Amino acid sequence: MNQSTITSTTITTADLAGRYKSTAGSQEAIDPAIIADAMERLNRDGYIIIEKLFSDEAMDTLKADVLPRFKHKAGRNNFEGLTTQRLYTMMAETDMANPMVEHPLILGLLDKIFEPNYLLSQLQVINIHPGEAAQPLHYDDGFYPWPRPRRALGAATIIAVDDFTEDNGATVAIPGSHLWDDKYPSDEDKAQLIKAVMPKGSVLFFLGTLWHGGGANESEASRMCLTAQYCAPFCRTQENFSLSIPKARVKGFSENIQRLLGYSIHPPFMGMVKGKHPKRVLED
Ligand SMILES: O=C(O)CCC(=O)C(=O)O
Repeated sequence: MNQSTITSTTITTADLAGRYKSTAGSQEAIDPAIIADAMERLNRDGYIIIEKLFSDEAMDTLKADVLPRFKHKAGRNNFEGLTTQRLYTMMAETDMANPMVEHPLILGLLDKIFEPNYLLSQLQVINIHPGEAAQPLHYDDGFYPWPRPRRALGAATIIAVDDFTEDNGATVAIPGSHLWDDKYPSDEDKAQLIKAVMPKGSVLFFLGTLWHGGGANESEASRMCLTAQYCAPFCRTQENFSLSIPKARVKGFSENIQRLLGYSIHPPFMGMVKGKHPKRVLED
């Protein structure tokens, strides 16, 4: 066996795996000039729009695949949206979104933002129906309660499955708000909101520290997006207990142990399983 020598300076970066070496960064390479230009704009504004990264056909196929999969007509609160449908954890049912989650340009940008082996933190299809009010503004990595300004611990894509127009609920964002301290948006800040108006197949890519939200849908048609959130690789437990300890055993454990193993929620929804409390998987 090829044994590596670990030192105090390499313990947090060495690839200690014997059999499965990290595959991070092994996707198709993107022109460094394209990445550099995108990163400059991302660091300045907190977001970029990549027009028409995916074909109309890919978006139409995705839409046809996911429409029958929605289980609820509406969300459970005004954050999910009272006339908005959400499909969580779609990879459990269909791999239709996989090419969008691992597109080389998206991974190329994430490679610049995070340490290698960053994670997919959430994957959803969001279908905002006519009449939906604007979603409360928020920043996606706000559940990591670390004082701001700080580096982004998350980053996200919002991929327009339908055209995002002025009035159909295009995502809104406050440019530059990724650099803010712990303040909340004032009325003056809200006057700076931009709408991510973009043709279908385009991607709004933004840092987890950017204030944003779903827009109000004042049109006659629904607005669908696919959104993937990624997080820094260290935003996780050391052991992957939910994979290693059989559910049948967990069921017999105390409340304390279940909670410690991750069968718990950190508000608002960290640790969820398909949008629900993780203890529900112990009900089967
Ligand atoms: O649907 C959108 O445009 C944004 C949704 C969003 O930011 C969220 O649900 O966290």
